Amino acid sequence: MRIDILSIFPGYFDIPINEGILKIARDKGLLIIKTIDIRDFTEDKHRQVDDYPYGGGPGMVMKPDPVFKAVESVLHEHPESWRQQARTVLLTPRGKQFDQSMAAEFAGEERIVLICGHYEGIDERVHQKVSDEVSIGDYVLSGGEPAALVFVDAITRLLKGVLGSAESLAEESFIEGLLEYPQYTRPALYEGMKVPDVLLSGDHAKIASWKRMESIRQTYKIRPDILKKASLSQAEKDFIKALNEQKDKGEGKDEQDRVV
Ligand code: 6GU
Repeated sequence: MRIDILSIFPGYFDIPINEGILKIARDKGLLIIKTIDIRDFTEDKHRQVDDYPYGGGPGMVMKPDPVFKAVESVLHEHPESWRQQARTVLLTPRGKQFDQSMAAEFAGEERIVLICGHYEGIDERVHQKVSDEVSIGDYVLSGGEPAALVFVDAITRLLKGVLGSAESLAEESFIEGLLEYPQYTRPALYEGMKVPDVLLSGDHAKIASWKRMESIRQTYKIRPDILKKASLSQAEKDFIKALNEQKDKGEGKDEQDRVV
């Protein structure tokens, strides 16, 4: 996969692309990342990338021309077939919210061009020209750069060959709609806190069933909203019912916290 990141702060990415998962993927030749300075595509002596908004209003707006020229320049470096396939993604708080299934979809692409928005906004004509608009959540960042890193990390770990197969199972469970079960490593007893006996039992069937139930318990506690979408067996639904009953008895929580 090749990803071009267009930004007015290209140096922002220097360390993250040389550490951890991004470094592994690049070293294995599975990912090529290029950062492009949008300012290199200005034509005035001040290299200005922003301007006042038409009609007035607070703040500055990112000019369309340097962004378009930067996009065109990265797409022209490649054969026509690639050019047509490329997804051009504008990172903006008004985009579609990024999630695991979107990450999986983008992980299947050959070429992605990311545009990091800035200032109070970006000229509307840029919004019209891109193929996708993505937000990473309901909060406002000062620019698209941290969002671009989130996007690239989530996609890179899904590329075939980046992680071992055992590790890649982890996010499948998220797609299934459950959070991870609690994990432990040595020592078995740490500051008075014990690892659950079942994990030391060597009984693989029991362990598998414990993991599944604990995943459900975690999800019930922390993200009941995603639990609603999970596909669950009757035994698992009964388990949730029991959790609901415990909660009703124990804490007397509101009806709206109930999941099933
Ligand atoms: Cl992609 N950009 C900005 N500026 N803020 C955001 C965002 C993106 N996603 C959430 N907040």
